[in-house]
Amino acid sequence: MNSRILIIGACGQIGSELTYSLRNIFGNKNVIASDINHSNLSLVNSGLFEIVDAQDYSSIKTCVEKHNIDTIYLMAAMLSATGEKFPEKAWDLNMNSLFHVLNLAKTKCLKKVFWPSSIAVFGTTTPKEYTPQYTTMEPSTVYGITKQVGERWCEYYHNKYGVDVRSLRYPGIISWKTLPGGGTTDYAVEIYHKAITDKFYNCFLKEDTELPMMFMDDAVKATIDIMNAETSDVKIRSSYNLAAISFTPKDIAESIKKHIPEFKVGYHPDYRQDIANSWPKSINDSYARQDWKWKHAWSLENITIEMLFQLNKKYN
Ligand code: AKB
Repeated sequence: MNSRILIIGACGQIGSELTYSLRNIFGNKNVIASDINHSNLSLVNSGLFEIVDAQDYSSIKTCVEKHNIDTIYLMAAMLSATGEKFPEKAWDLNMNSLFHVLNLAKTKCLKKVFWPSSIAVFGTTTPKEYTPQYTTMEPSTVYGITKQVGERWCEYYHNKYGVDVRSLRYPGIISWKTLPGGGTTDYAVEIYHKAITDKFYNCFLKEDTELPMMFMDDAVKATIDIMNAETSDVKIRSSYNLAAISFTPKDIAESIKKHIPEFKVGYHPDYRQDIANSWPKSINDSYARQDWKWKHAWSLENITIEMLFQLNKKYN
């Protein structure tokens, strides 16, 4: 039998592209997109859509019952930079939504749950290079705290109640269809837009700030791969380290300049620099590569070519 899927937070950067991919695989009628508002009209108009408030248990339950949902992808979250401006709201949204979905899954009405974690679970005391799966984790952002605590709860619900919850620690995600919002890695998307529209980008991180990054196609593939993996192959039930490439703002600017020689970047670090400084530079994701055969495909050069091609079509 086909899965009946609900994506909560489907209008966001990852949620929207995940929705399109899941619809291609499982068929439009089996994939229900939902969000708190209609903020992404192309997504809202492209298939079944429901208003669901991720902080309201009955709103989620009603939608699950109405559409016979057996799988939830919980993509609603407040990210690192916005979370520092609204710490309590970040805590409430990120934790309440997770508890609601885990509690619903505990009643056995769901077969599987996907919940994204992040490299933000790591902190300044974590080894920065090739950060291992199991290591010191002292996140310094509210977002990172919610993700680390969330991971503990995912593992707890799996061990205690048999909830089949699967999770990935996403790095920064680069995409052209939907803009990210409120993250520290957002610069790596904005820079491509500004390269096309202004030939100038004012970067909020220093030029040598190296962070783990990934193209959206790889992120969506990893998400669908872990959800399709055999239950016995998903051995980590907190969240898997996941990696593709690592680069600095200077690296990405240079890769753009190969295609737009007049492109210039100014560097004016703000409060997001401290957040970036607390995160790893690169990630060891060997458990994901071993357990469910994860493999990334996109290099920085290929990402730049694709981003500039797609955004040129959009703006010109
Ligand atoms: C953020 O920058 O907050 C996110 C993340 C790395 O989880 N993109």
